[in-house]
Amino acid sequence: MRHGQLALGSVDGVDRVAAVTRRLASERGYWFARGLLDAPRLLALRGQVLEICARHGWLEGRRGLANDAPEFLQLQSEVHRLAAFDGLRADARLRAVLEVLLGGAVRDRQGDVCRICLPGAPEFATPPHQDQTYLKRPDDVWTAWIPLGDCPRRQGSLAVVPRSNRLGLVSKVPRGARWRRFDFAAGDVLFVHALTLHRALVNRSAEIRVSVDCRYSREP
Ligand SMILES: O=C(O)CCC(=O)C(=O)O
Repeated sequence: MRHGQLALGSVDGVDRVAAVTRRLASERGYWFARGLLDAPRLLALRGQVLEICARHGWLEGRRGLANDAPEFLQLQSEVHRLAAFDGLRADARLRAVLEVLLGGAVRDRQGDVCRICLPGAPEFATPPHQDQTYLKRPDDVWTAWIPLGDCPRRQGSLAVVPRSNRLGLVSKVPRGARWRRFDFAAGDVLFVHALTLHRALVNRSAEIRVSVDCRYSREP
């Protein structure tokens, strides 16, 4: 093999792809991985989440669940007991990407949340923020944002400001910030660094957006 040539399929080639991925992700503050996860598994989990919500009557007569509402906490507690949710956050493909982003072995369960966003309720769309404002951690944390089904922009997918992770903590969205928006197909995952500004778009579709955000740090 000539010097500098990528040996596809070799350990050398894999290492170089990992190094480039890590560098680009840490520059941009996000990494969008298309088709990383199995769509049928995600859809099955979506069904379970919606079943919990329907059983409690949370899908009727309200516009959304506030993050500090007892119903929201109840949703977290029931979703965290689902084997399918455990399986998802431990997924080997997810962890493989996180090992690249974090540069080593990965620790999961660093603050995982399941969210439902009902159509036409802009007041419940997550406003711009950096997770580090709340996490206040000295180590790197990456979130895997995973819609449980197709989630085009009009269904309220997550948007990020590329390279905002380079700004440190900010008190407001910088003037002229350009938001990068994504149309997710089931199986796509957006990895977001804790310093990256992100927000949810308004759900302007007729569908309920169901998503999970799972956080990971490096194993000490
Ligand atoms: O899904 C959302 O609406 C917000 C997610 C979020 O802010 C996060 O994952 O940190």
